[in-house]
Amino acid sequence: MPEYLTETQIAKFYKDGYLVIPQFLLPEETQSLLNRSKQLLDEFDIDQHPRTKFTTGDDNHVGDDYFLTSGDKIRYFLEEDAVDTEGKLLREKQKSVNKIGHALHELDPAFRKVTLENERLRAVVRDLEFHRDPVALQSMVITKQTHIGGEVPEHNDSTFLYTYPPSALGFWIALEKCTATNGALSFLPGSHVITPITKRFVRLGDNKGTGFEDLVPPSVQREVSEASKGNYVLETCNPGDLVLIHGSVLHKSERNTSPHTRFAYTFHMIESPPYAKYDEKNWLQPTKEMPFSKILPPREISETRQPVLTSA
Ligand SMILES: O=C(O)CCC(=O)C(=O)O
Repeated sequence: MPEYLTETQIAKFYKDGYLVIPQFLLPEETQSLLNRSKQLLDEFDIDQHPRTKFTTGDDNHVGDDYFLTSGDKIRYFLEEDAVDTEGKLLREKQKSVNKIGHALHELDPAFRKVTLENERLRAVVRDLEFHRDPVALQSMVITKQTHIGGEVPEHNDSTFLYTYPPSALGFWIALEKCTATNGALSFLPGSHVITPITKRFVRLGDNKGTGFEDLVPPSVQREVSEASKGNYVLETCNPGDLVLIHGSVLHKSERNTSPHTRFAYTFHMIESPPYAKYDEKNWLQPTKEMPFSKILPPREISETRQPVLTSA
């Protein structure tokens, strides 16, 4: 018997590749994360910042040292349109940050409480039976600033948090109202079962930053991309709603064209060895001081509910 989710919700997650769980956080929990996010923006020392912007294109994805060493820190990535060519901010610092990441869930007590110390979250993870031995990694506050909050193009998360077999699961919590004009998420339902992971985001050697490595030839990538065209569903959300995101489902968010920010808190889980391999090419690496935190004791079950872990 599931503890928190209904069987209908679990079935919907596996059918669509995502699930919106309304009001997962209590209003006071949501408010505390929003307040803390704003406090972090106030505390952010722009004078010491290397002006790293969060860029998402295939050819210019963020990959400098400030980004590559942020897996066990709390760092700030700027909106592309917040900085001029000389590195001067075009608006106040609080309104220039695209996201804060990537170890909020480990280092910050407010985010740790809802991630690693949250019995409701553990119940969701147990109910979903997606992983046998889940660990948490890569937490972020994405702020989608007013008017300039950048688009996040179509992607699936297992491209960026690659394990073999793919096992990423996203947890995305709205901290503010998410609408059609401030960049709510949209999804291609069912794409997780027809869209194999065809490339992966890697750390390139020799200080060359990051790039994409093909897992299948470009001709197959084109075929997969053609086969996975369809109608995206926009999921508007209220503060406190949790969206579970299968690592293979295609999703995106549009630029924020509105006068309202769209703060969200997101983190991910992956499977642990021996069930999945996380390798040294991934941009984010666990450290001795900060290994990926376990969410549950490893389960006694031999199968997860996942029918097939899609992989190219
Ligand atoms: O918050 C957003 O706009 C995009 C988030 C997303 O795509 C992700 O977390 O994978």
